[in-house]
Amino acid sequence: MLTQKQIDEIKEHLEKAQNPVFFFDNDPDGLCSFLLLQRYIERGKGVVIKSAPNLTVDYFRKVNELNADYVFILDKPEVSEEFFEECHKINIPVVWIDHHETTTKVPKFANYYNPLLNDGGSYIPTSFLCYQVTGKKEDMWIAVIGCISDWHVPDFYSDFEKKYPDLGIESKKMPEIYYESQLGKIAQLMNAGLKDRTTNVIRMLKFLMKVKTPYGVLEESKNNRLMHKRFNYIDGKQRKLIEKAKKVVDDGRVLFFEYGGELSISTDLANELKYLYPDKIIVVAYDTGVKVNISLRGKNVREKLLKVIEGFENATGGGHEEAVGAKIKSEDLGLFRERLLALTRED
Ligand SMILES: [Mn+2]
Repeated sequence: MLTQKQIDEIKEHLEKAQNPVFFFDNDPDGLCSFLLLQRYIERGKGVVIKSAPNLTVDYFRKVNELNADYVFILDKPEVSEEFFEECHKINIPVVWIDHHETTTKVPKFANYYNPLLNDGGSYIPTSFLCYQVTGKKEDMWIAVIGCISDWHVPDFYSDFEKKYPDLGIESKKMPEIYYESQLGKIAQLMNAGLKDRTTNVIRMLKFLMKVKTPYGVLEESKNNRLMHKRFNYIDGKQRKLIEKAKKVVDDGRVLFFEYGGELSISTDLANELKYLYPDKIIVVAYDTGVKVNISLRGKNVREKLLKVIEGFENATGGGHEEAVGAKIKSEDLGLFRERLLALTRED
């Protein structure tokens, strides 16, 4: 949670910002964080950050292109030093709101808000924090979608259920909400929409900045047709890959699933497999032949991942304790698998 003082400070920044640019992480929590703030002040532009793990300096050109007077960074764990340097050069205020652990050294001029600094053990999605700031009741549904997309059921979920009883489900639990309710379907629609071409993503943002209710997203219309189309396409692929993954399940503790093709959906596959096989450690590897994108789910997987990739050339990885992503070279995948299996046999 943010403190009242932090909330007031962020509000003040938002009020001062006449034409802010909101850089946000490429997932529904990032997207919903942007929507909450943009819809609150009814100003500013959104830019999806596709670079990982950090916001790279390339994105700085957007500040000039959009003629921005304020920079907001939402739900992004790391920001490059060069990006900060460029901001500092033109004296533009930076407000960074996030909930991940970071290795970035935050410069003095930047305003950094992270609930981990208030309470180290907390897990509070960025959209929760943004809703705390705006408190705009009409947009509560957006905050709920952001939170459940990050696997967190917020304390205002019951209020949501009262307002939209047909969209939630009784169990009030994740991941059931995500996979079995209409609310979850909206989160999946947003998630799919973000994986589209830039021009289509921009159209989606424009639509979501204006849409009044969750039903407006759920029901297909001329304004959201592309979003639905993209969802149907990705969901079709995902159903097929899940069926393939089910075939490699054995009695072991680790479910190791490799796939290729033109679409990388490791995060979504890993989440769904974790839902289907909650007791297993899930490893989903998307191999391009050059590099591999890996998603891991399970108890202490961050710790395990960091041990496994130690010494791998050009390997990156990180995230939450029980949900992490990594990038390694294709040639290291065999060793990755070996080391991970050895490590899980130990505990
Ligand atoms: Mn998040």
